[in-house]
Parts: sequence; C-alpha cells; structure tokens
Amino acid sequence: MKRGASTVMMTILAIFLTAAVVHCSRDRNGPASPAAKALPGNEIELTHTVLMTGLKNPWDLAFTPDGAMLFTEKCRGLSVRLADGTARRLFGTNGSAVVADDFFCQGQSGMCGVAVDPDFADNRFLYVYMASRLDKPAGNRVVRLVVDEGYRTVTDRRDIVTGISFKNSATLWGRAGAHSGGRLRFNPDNGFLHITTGDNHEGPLPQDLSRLGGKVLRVDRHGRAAPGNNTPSGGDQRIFTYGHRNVQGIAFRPGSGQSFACEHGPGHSDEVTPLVAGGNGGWDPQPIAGVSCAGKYCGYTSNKPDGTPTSMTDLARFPDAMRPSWDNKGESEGMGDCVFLSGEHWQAWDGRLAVAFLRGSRIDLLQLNPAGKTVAAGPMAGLPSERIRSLVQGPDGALYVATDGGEIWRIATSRK
Ligand SMILES: [Ca+2]
Repeated sequence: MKRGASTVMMTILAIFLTAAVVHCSRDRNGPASPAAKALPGNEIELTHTVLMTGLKNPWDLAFTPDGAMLFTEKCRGLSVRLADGTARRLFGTNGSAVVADDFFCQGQSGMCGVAVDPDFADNRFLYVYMASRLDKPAGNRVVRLVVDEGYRTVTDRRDIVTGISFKNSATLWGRAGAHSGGRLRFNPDNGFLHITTGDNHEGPLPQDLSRLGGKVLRVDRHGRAAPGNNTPSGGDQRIFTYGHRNVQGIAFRPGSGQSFACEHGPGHSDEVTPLVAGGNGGWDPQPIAGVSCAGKYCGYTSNKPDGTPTSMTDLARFPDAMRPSWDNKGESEGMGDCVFLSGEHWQAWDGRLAVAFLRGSRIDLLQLNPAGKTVAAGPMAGLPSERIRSLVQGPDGALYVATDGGEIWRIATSRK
C-alpha cells in the first residue's frame, strides 16, 4: 500500500492510554511520504486508505471468503468490487446485471444492509435489505440472492422476510422512508441472521409484537424464526428484541457472541445496548393517557404528562428493559453502524467496539467490561470528518468504512 500526501499526528487519548499516528492516503496517489515517527508507549499506528470514491450514498459492506467486497448504494443497488479493483453492479436499478423492478429508494430507505452467508463457499448466498413495492403498501424486505463464481450476476432471488414496516407518507416528523433500520449481520457464533428495523415515526410500532418495525429480528438463512428468540407469547416469533427506535448497527462481541445494538436517539441518547433474547429496549413513543402528540408519535416530544422527553429506555414503565451499555445523554449524533475490532494487530484496541456517527462525523471506540458496560470511550482521532455509515472488519483484519459522502476506506494498523 502506498502512503500519500498527508500525515497526521494524533493527540494522545489519555482515556485509552494510547496514542496513534494516522497515515492518510488515496491509493492511486503518490508519491509516498516518509512514515511518521511512532510515539513511544502503548501506541497504535494507523494507515487510512481511500479505496473508492464517487459512490452514491454507500450504505453497507460485506466480504466474501475469497476477498470480494460487496457494497450497497441506497438508490442504485448492490455491487461488487473484486480484488483487482474491478467493480460491477449486480442487482438494483437499470445498469445492474439483474434489474429489480420493485426496488425503490425514498428518504432514508433503499438498498441498505448486505450480508454474506456463513456457508457462502458452498451456497453462494448473499442477502440485502431493501425497500420494495411488492409489499402493499410499500415495505422493507430481506432478499436472498445467489452470486455466480465470477461475480457477474445474481440468480435465484428469494425474499426471505417480507412486510417489514415502512413509512409510506410524510408527517410533521419527517419524510416518507424515515426510520427503516436496515442492517444485516450474521452472528458468527450461532449462524443466525440479525435484521435491524426502525419505528417509522409510528408511536405504537416498537412495542407492537405483531409487526416487524422497531425490532431486531433473528432468523435462519430461509427467514424462519431462530430457535431461542424467546419472543413474548403471541408475538411474531422472528422478533429477537423489541422496543427500539432505529437500529442501524449490530455487532457481536468476540468471545461471548453477545449481540449489541447501536441506534439513533431522538435528539438525546444514542444508545449501545447489549441484547438478550426476548428483551425490550424500552422505547415507546406512543402517547400515554392524557398526552397528545402529532400523529400519535411522541418521539421528539414527551409521551408523559410531566413533559419530560420520551426516554430511549423507559425504566419507570419497563423496569425489566435492557439497560444500555453506553449513551451520549444530552446529544444525539446519528449513531450508525458498529463493529468489534478483533485481533492482536489492533493492540490496545483489540476487543473495543467501534461506533459510527453520521451527524457526529466520526468513529468512537468503546471499552467494555466483561459484563458489557462501557467503561471508557473516545474518538478514533486523526481521520477525516465524514458522516460514517458502515463499519466492517475485513478478512484481512482491517476496518472498512463507508461514508455517506461516497467513499470507502480501509483503516489498518502498522501490524497488519
Ligand atoms: Ca433503549
């Protein structure tokens, strides 16, 4: 990898007792600059490389075992970048190998999450989360595809989860297509697909166990409910957890395999929450008796007679709700994706949870104790300030990042 024009010396993050050096480059640019001198002590040297530019709202990434990188663009569809840098559009709008006539994008919705089957080498299964007009009215769904060995096209479409809630019209609170969630991740520990959804600015939805919005779903590769979801009696058995606002990140802690959801707050309290099967996230933006909210959605006001903002985790009403590991209290900065950094090459950051922010335009690193509570947090400093949409650790151990502005980055340590 070439090292490019700028080198940024990071400040010491006292909270981590670490410091780092970031080498920023665009991989087609040269000449290389001299490596910055590493700081003494518990240091981490990072290289930041821009792999792709000019994309249209890239939303998610996934890698196959042979090193191909799949990526989605919200209003275009699914593409692949091969190891030699060749990119091809596989599935979506005109210009794709397979055009999906039912696919559309609106507001925050479109072609969102992408995941690769744990047994991809045998079955060539890919999965995308997309807005579709096959639902009446339009909805979100999870579509499974088979990609050929040359990554030239996809076949055998099967829609494994359909009818995921979608906001079909604008309201006082925002445009159509808002709060669709959309992340797809397989938990490597149990092989089940996790699907994150959103509340659509619809007050009753997160606590409604008959519908799929404001939830984390957990299913097998055919879309059937995973065993052990522990869904409350009478609820849709695909629901793993409920009472969420807009989950756009889900990560699995190495070692324990525990799921952590990362979700947007409503002007306060973005939350990272360790999940338990059948758990309630404690978000209920419908008005309580005696309260009135426009469109029956109290997500930005108060659902209580005392006027206090609707809580992201209402322990007064849901004392058994899942407690967040971390929240940013008075702020909401558009928390997006999250992933655990894993591997000795990450040095002091091995095992830390990287959390992406959109409005906050950065990546934070959370240090968790064995119980999953956050004991320290701070930014991954020295990176460009961009709205961060997706975080994935690649098969090479590097952190891959999609920015809302249209870039895909590779962030690696000097050891890998
Ligand atoms: Ca919560």
